[in-house]
Amino acid sequence: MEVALESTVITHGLPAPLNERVALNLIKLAKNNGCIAKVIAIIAGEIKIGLSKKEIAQLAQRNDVLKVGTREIPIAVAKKAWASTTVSATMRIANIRGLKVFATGGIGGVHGGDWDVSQDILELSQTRMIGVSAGPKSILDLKATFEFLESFQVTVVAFKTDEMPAFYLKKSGIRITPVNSVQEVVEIYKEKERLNLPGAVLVFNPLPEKWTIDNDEYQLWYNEALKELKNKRISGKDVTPFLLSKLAALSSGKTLEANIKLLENNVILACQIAKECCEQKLV
Ligand code: PSU
Ligand code: MN
Repeated sequence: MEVALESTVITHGLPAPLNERVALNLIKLAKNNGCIAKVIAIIAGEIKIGLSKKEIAQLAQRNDVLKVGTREIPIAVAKKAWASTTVSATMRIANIRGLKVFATGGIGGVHGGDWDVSQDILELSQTRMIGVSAGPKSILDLKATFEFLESFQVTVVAFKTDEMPAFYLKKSGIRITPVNSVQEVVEIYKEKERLNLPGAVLVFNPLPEKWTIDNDEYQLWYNEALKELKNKRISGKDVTPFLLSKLAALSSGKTLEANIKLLENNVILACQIAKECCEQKLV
């Protein structure tokens, strides 16, 4: 059983040298949960599904690694660049190889302020996989992201909760359809396939409460981070990495710790789902 892991979280979501340790640890965690984790990235122009330890170390340490979504895959390949793949690019590549399940931290979505909508949503609406994330990243406009997932017909459910998880936040206040088991997740996926609906089944997996960040505390850090984002006129692909690292600094590492915990939590659930896919003869 295999699960796909995206690599932008390694290069742009977590600071070095911690990023390398986290990546290797996630692979080990998948192994302990009966699965092979395949990290996807572009190594000097070559699309790779499953990186060696050495490649992970290089990817984590280099500072010339591009962040690519689906539309930039051909550019990175043609330029023989080093690139990490976001959720969208990871899904597109994993799907070509027949991988059924992927895990990430939080999906991209709709940012507040200037028009900025992640390619993740469009990919989720097109590519047939089961994805596990801790919800949309809390730096997004959560309501708009949830509505966009609906507009783009993404089949989204939450694991054992009826409140949409929001990355490391304790509360989102948004109601969502719960699922109660991995069996149910796979049955939903199979039904989607029977109906020939394209796209993913996206499972939002809540971070256990003891690791979540209090909303009020978060709001202060977030406002501060947003102010700096505007002052520095940061836009496009740099928004998410900037905000995540700023929040980690402002929270003295609390958000970073929560981010790592939710990644682990998602990899474990992705492995359980991958094994259930096998039980139900999906792979
Ligand atoms: N989850 C994390 N940290 C991250 C990401 C996910 O915990 O950095 C990455 C994923 O690769 C996701 C990307 O696809 O952030 C979204 O970036 P953008 O908002 O620019 O589309
Ligand atoms: Mn964006």
